[in-house]
Amino acid sequence: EGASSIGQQVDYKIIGIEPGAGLTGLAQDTLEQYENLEGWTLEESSTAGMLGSLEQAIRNEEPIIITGWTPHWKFSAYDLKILEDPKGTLGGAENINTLARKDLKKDLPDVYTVLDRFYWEPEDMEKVMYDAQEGDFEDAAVKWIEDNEEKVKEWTEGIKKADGTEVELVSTPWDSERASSSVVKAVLEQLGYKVTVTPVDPAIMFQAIATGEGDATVAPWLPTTHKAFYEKHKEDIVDLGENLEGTQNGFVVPAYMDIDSIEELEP
Ligand code: PBE
Repeated sequence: EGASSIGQQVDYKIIGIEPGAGLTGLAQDTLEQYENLEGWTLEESSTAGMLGSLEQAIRNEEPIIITGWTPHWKFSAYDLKILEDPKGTLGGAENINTLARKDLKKDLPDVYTVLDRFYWEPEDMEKVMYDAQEGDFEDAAVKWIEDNEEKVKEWTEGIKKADGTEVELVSTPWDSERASSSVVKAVLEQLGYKVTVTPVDPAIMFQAIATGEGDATVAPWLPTTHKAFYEKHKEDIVDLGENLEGTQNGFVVPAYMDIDSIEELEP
């Protein structure tokens, strides 16, 4: 067994996630850009499927390579490492931005202001994701707000109470974005708004903001993960800048695997 390459051991497969994820496109690019990955394939599935395969591999101490990202609880649940990506095809360090539909500032100036001020740290997001594992995202968001009054006050300072005005947030379905969207929803609800969060594929999320069907989103990963969607719609959306800095995508392996870089994988 010791003599076989990692490629042979994992059947030249990277375990991927949903076809519509930005990361899936980046992973396909990565397979094309690295000559040593010739003959490797990306096995698309779902985030739950990927996590199930990861858990099973770790339980049996078997090799596995997944498409992963941080912030995510898998890094606290398991001892994992992100393989170095010298070509940078998986995007390196990125941010999460807030985008709004074109007339939001005119139509709902207070909502626009709160969204524009919304900014937090990866540790905050991780806290909500962690607590949501035990209960649900709404409870975890409310708890985070109670524990972070100062920060929430900065976002809501001087904002008038609303009387049930509806706000449509669009998001993606991953835990990181469920966390941020739940917090923004709860903050706006405490201000008297009636907020819905609709989780959709990244392509649909950008389209909804560009067409004005959705008011805003706090979920886009930029500049790389959702670059294609951003470029397509940038004339029709308002970019309110980063709400979190320091996300990262990568090919991720259990720490017990004897490999550090994508370049070490053999064709
Ligand atoms: N992700 C998590 C998403 C964005 C958030 C990296 C899996 C993606 O579109 O790939």
